[in-house]
This record gives sequence, C-alpha cells and structure tokens, in this order.
Amino acid sequence: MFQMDLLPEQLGDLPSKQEIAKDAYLINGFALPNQATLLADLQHIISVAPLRHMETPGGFIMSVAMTNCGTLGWVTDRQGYRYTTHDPLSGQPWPAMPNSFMQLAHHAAIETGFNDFVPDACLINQYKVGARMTLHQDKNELDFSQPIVSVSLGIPAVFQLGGLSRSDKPIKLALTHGDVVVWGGESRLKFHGVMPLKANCHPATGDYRINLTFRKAG
Ligand SMILES: O=C(O)CCC(=O)C(=O)O
Ligand SMILES: [Mn+2]
Repeated sequence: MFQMDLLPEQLGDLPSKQEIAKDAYLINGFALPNQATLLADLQHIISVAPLRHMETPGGFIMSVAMTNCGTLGWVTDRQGYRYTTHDPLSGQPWPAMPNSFMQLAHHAAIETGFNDFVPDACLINQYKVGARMTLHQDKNELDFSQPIVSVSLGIPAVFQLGGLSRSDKPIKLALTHGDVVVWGGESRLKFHGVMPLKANCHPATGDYRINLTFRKAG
C-alpha cells in the first residue's frame, strides 16, 4: 500500500479548480508542488520501459509514444486494445507505480469528490510537435465508477472534452505544465482527445508534452 504523507490541505494555497462538465474538473497547477519528484520517477520508468509508438488494431502507428507503470499497462497492437501485466517489449512486469504518482492521482481525485481512487494503471503519453490523440472513450477498464485522472507536464496542449456520442461538439481546454483534469461519474465515458501539438519548449521536458493518465483498470 502506498504512503499518504502529504494531505491536500498541507499543500498550501491550492490551485484553482473549475468544473468543466458534470463530474469533470480542471485543477490548474495541481502537480506543480511535486514536479521534481514526478519527473525523476518518470525518468526511471522510461529507462526501464522505454516509450514506443504502438500500432492500432487497424494498422496505424500512433503519433503519441507510450509506456506504462502500475500493475496493469494499456497496450494496442493488431490484436486490439487491452491491459497487460507485462511489457510486451521486455517480457517483464510494467515498472511499479511510484508513490509520487499514486499520491498525486489519489489527492487530485479527492479534490474533485472521488474519495477512494486507487489507480492500478498509469499510461504515460509523450507528444512531440504534431502528435495528437483523436476523440475516443476510455472504456477498456472494468470499473467505470472510478474516475480518470490526467496530468499534463511540459509544453501546452489543447484538450477536447465532448459528450457521450462522438458527434457531440467538444469543449476545448488549454492545458499547461502541472494541470490536472479529472473526469468521472456522468462524464466517465465522454469522448475526449488532444489537438495536434504546436511546437514549443518547456524547461522540464524540452520539446515534448508528457501526459500521465491514471485509471483503475482491473
Ligand atoms: O494526453 C491527454 O491529455 C489525454 C490522453 C488520453 O486521453 C489517453 O491516454 O487515453
Ligand atoms: Mn483517453
């Protein structure tokens, strides 16, 4: 079990939180206080389970490079989208989820009213200029009562949050370093995506945006 050594009320002035849709929130800067630890832990994960461009079931190579930590990791290949316990590249279990990741996700969920979120999967997405994620639903998880917690690091991106049908017009949110988006409840299965990344540079990540998507998958 992970340690809970920093409660949200001990973080000092909390960043602004806004409800962007029913049961969906943006908390600006929520990850900033712990960014140094998060980035160091991220480097370790990537050294063990490198970022890679996965193939979709339809045979397209994803523009976003991905890896995972936690007991379950999300993968895609010609066989489909699914969670695995092991990294298909190395044959080894995915790296353990660091305490810093677990605490961040757990506290962001509490901050938005989801009190017992303990993720078992963290998908790490790396976007370079031009990379994007088309509108999709996160629905490979077993339990939709748990929210998604999504952390943005590095260069800015435009996040889209739509409705329960693909054709619903999405709202657009500018996400910057340290922002956290949480969606659950009535929004858990809403379509969402990321617009093609514009060229930029950030001291923490260089030319890249990193996204950490926390889920209770199993
Ligand atoms: O990069 C993001 O902000 C969203 C990522 C996402 O939706 C996913 O990995 O399923
Ligand atoms: Mn998603």
